[in-house]
Amino acid sequence: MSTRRIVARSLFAVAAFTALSGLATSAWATPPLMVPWPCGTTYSVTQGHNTGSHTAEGSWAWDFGIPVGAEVAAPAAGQVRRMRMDSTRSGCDAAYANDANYVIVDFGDGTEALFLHLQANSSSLQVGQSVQAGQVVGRVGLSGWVCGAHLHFQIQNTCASWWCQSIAASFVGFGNPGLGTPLTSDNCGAPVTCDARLNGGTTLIDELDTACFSRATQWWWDVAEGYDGHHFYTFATDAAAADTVGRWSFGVDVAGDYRVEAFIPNNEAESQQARYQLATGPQTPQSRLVNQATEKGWVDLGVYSFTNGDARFVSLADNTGENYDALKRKLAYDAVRLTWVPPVVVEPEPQPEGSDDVADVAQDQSQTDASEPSDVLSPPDLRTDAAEELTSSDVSADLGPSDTQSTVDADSGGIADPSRETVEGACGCHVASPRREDFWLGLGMGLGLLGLVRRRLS
Ligand SMILES: [Ca+2]
Repeated sequence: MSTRRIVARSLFAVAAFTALSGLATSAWATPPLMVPWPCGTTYSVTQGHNTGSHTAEGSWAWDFGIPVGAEVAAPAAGQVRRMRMDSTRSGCDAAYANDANYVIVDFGDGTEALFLHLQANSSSLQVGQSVQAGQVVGRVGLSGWVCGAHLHFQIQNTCASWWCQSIAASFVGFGNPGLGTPLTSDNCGAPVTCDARLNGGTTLIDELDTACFSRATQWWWDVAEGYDGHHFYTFATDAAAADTVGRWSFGVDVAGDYRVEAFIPNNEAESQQARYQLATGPQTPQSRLVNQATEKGWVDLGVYSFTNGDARFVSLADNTGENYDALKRKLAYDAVRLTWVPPVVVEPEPQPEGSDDVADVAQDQSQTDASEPSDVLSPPDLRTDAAEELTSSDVSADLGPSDTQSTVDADSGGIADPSRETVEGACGCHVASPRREDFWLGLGMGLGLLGLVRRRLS
């Protein structure tokens, strides 16, 4: 083999390796790309690569025929690197090339997707915000160099500008579509689920949390101020029904009381009757009015009892009752914080020393009273019998001291008889409570003796 042939073969090998590397780089340069509009919608290619205006940096671009106002969606997960939403200039001339509104979704691997010719203020995204595949990034409009409504879409190498070198790319299931090819989007996206839960601690939901903070309608404006350096606002109205609504959503894993606070930024927060709605359970939400013009920072909305479950939320609607034309008051949306409020534990009163014994005695007494043998004599019966005995002169004359003891015993049953108290008090001693058996024994013996005496006398 000649030296020339070896060199030639080596050069071929290097070229082949380079080509393969280029293919490999191309194949892995971007994440798998879905069709860049919402699931189930069909649009067609109206301009392909390297034709018409698609030259130089834009040579690998597609134009898709999409009407003004229709949504477009991220083809893969990424982060907004750059965007413009303020242009209202457009025309069918290259002179308008720098007047297009756009959003760039950076995939983080040196490549990114460029959405061009969007409608002014049609995106709710922010630079730096993470987006998921299928997430709406804006609406098609007529901005920049356009001769009719369409989306200019290209995958490009990330650079310092918004207009970078486009690269070859393909869509999952569709490859690299040519002119006239219809594409029905299956970019349904993974369901974005909110993972904010109340768990017995503190839960904070900022308005840039796209999974947990949702916004209805397009009337939102950004302010680089507030909690974490950002908040939204819309304008308050006195309409009967709400139009623009922001909602902070969460679930509850640990039911109980939580303090709810809303952060009110210093600027662009003017509504004097912002009505926060609080869904603490499946029942009708409670509400709390806040004067955003005067209440600033973390504003306490109160303590609410939340039940376990999903779909709990704090929401704020634009129909505050403040007339838009006359007042034009701005209604701000920023972070919401919920903090667990532990239940109050009632400590038992400290007991004096020995009180346990007192309590025990009282309890024993109570039990004793309750278990007073009813088959012997109930206290009223005893009192009655004893009283009858005491008024029986023929018995009392014979009983002597034992009778006295019996009457005292009867007194312990609750009868009021001052004479016997006097007897007890006079002796200055404690009269032991005699047993009832002794009473009956004494009575029996007395009657027996009486009978014996009578028999002898007779
Ligand atoms: Ca914020």
